[in-house]
Amino acid sequence: MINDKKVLFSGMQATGTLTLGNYAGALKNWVQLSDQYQCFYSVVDLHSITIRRDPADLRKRARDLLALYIAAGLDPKKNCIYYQSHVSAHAELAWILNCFTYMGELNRMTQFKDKSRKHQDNINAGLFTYPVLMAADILLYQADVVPVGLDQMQHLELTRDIAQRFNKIYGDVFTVPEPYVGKAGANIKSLQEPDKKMSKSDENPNASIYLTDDPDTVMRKCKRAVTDSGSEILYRDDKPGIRNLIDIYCAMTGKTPGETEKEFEGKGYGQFKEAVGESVVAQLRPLQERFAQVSADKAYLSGIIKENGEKASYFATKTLRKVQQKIGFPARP
Ligand code: ATP
Ligand code: LTN
Repeated sequence: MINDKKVLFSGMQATGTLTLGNYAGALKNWVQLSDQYQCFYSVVDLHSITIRRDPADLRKRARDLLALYIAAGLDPKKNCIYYQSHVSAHAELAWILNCFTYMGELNRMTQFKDKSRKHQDNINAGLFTYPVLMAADILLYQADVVPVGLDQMQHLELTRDIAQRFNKIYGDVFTVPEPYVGKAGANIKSLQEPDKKMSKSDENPNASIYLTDDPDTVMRKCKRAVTDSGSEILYRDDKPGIRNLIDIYCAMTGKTPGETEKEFEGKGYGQFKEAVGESVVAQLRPLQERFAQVSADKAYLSGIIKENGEKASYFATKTLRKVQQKIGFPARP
């Protein structure tokens, strides 16, 4: 608890341009939860270097992502919005937790398997221990709740296992976090292959709607989205294309799949796709406008980065010192 509020932690990688999946599955929920909790939202740039990055590009994307958090509606005076690389406790706790995590556990992580298939020329140890760094992120702030999309559930389960394992040996050091998966948008799929998740690293630009897409591009991508045989708007497993578009529509409008089926009863795919596109455009337009404003104010952003980096360090270091003391590292005179 901080100031009588439960603690929330989440983060995103500064890789690629964020997609509607990232927005609907994570960022949108963050904004909704931000009044209720004491929140830490990190730009997890340490996580980004498991894949080779151009330094200037990484720096720019990290800054854009931080500005996007603010543009999406997170107030940086109330929420701690910061760069992971500015708080060295993340890397230090990750090392310690590496010694409490088994190879067998990490071998089972599906994200590791997917990413090593994609980057066969660079299957580095960081990619393998990535979930341990994620556990360190969460446990450092004694987070009670972690909002993520469904694809991150396995990492969160591992975080809970590591925390419980550590607590069993050393007493109640870590809060064991609960996942928070939003009702709508937790699992947005690719517009071209609706059995795969929408991902910012997809090579086919028509598969994902990017948060930077202009209205014409959004409409075009929605119209071209792969749909199923038949013509009815039904939320069914055997209609993955339409089901995905219903998920997007619900995430944008707050409606339920049942309400959407009723709304489009007797109407065709064309009309529905048009409505989906419009619902996305209506969400993205104000976001893009605010993003342009926030990004332009360099002095404001620098102030936020400094202030919040120090705040995050304060809380993180508190946990790290406790862990070091429990483990038996010598006290600092
Ligand atoms: P990459 O393609 O680089 O692996 P990604 O698009 O999968 O990236 P992440 O940075 O791994 O995105 O995820 C950021 C957040 O967005 C996480 O909380 C994740 O659960 C959520 N998220 C990612 N993709 C989706 C999706 N398709 N639907 C819902 N939530 C998603
Ligand atoms: N692994 C996550 C990003 C991430 C994260 C975290 C999410 C890193 N640390 C801590 C929640 C809490 C991803 O790839 N989406």
